[in-house]
Amino acid sequence: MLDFSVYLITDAALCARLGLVETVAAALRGGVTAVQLRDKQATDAELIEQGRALKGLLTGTSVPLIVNDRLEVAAAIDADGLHLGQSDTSVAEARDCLGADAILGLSLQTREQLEAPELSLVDYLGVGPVFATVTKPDHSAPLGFDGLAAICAMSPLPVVAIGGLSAEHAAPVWSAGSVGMAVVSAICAASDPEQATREIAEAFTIARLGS
Ligand code: TZP
Ligand code: MG
Repeated sequence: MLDFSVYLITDAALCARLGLVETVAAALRGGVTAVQLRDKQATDAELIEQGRALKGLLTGTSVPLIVNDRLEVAAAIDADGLHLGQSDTSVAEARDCLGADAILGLSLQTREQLEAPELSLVDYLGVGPVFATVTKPDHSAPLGFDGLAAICAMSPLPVVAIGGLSAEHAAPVWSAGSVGMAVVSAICAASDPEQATREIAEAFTIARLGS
């Protein structure tokens, strides 16, 4: 059973203090449930090296390693999955290449995008940004929790909320109908990424139990 409740998306610059692998190791100790390797600037070769290091850390745990955007990198490191944006490689090509067992995620910003036929090939949706965030400067208009809830209500797939989120948002994210929250800076830029992860995990568990 996939668990996206605490979904860490890495950012090399924000992870620079501890380093990528140590930041993810800290998140693992804190209870992260899924990890996405995301680096728009890195070459495929650099990403493969980083991905192999993260795979070494996550293999044998229940935490999947998902690669952002780069199908070749996901295939080269035998990642657990790939996360695609609306203008990335087609979902059909990714499914063909990575096989039926791969976890495929798709970013989505509007209800209209829920009508795309390729959604049948996807396992989960990343929906946002909920709030404006400096981590992704080119993001679309923030959805807020109402916009998120409107998409969740119509989605045939599990929705992971993203964008400007931290532990304090666990309850409204869950109430909106999301299965989890994807965060970059709330963990990568935290002074204590392990504790920051734990706080998100605990807040999400409380939100789930309280409903
Ligand atoms: N997609 C939509 S917002 C975002 C991505 C990758 C960045 C989220 O970063 P943060 O620091 O959790 O706001
Ligand atoms: Mg992308």
